[in-house]
Amino acid sequence: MMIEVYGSPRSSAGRVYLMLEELGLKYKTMPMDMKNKEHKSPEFLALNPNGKVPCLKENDYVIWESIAINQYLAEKYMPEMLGSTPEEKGHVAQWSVWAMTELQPPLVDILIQMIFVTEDKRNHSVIEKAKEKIPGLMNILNQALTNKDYLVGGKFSVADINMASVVSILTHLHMDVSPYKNVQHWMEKMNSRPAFRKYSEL
Ligand SMILES: N[C@@H](CCC(=O)N[C@@H](CS)C(=O)NCC(=O)O)C(=O)O
Repeated sequence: MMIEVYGSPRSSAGRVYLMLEELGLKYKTMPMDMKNKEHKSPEFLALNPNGKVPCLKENDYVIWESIAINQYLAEKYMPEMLGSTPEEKGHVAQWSVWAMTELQPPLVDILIQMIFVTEDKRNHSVIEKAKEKIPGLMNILNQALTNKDYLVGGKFSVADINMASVVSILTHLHMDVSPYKNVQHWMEKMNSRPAFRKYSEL
């Protein structure tokens, strides 16, 4: 068995590496030379026609979309990470989708402006608009984590991995998480997991 993950750990592929570390699986990192558009090469487009990372290849099986990849890995190697009941499974999916489609976009907007755009070309109105959206979203997450160690069902699940991979963008941007005490406490708990520590060293 050979699992290959295309994309660097500091990209949307990050949550897949976190997942693989949690599962304790062996895998091969397949870094892409994005500057030279390796992700748009015919060889890579044959694997992922979107020309985006992450993309996971396990022997002859290919899957892309980070949330779907983590769902596949959990289903195959640790199904309890998807929740135990239909209700829990529903909420694991809910928070995973929310993390990627609601919380991630404004954070990525800021990340792009602050890290990839030079100061003279920086679009401050994009940053301001994105920043306005964040407190409302973080309050929703903070509320959901009241008196909870994990997002769903009192136990660690794929939702925690997918959410932590997005919340970590905030800390990466040096944004203050301390107004969201429950999120802060939960994130500290996540970061102390051996798999998260291993991931941070990748
Ligand atoms: N929804 C996708 C997003 C993937 C994505 O946007 N990846 C970025 C890197 S973080 C990428 O490959 N961008 C290259 C491009 O768009 O050309 C997922 O979560 O897997």
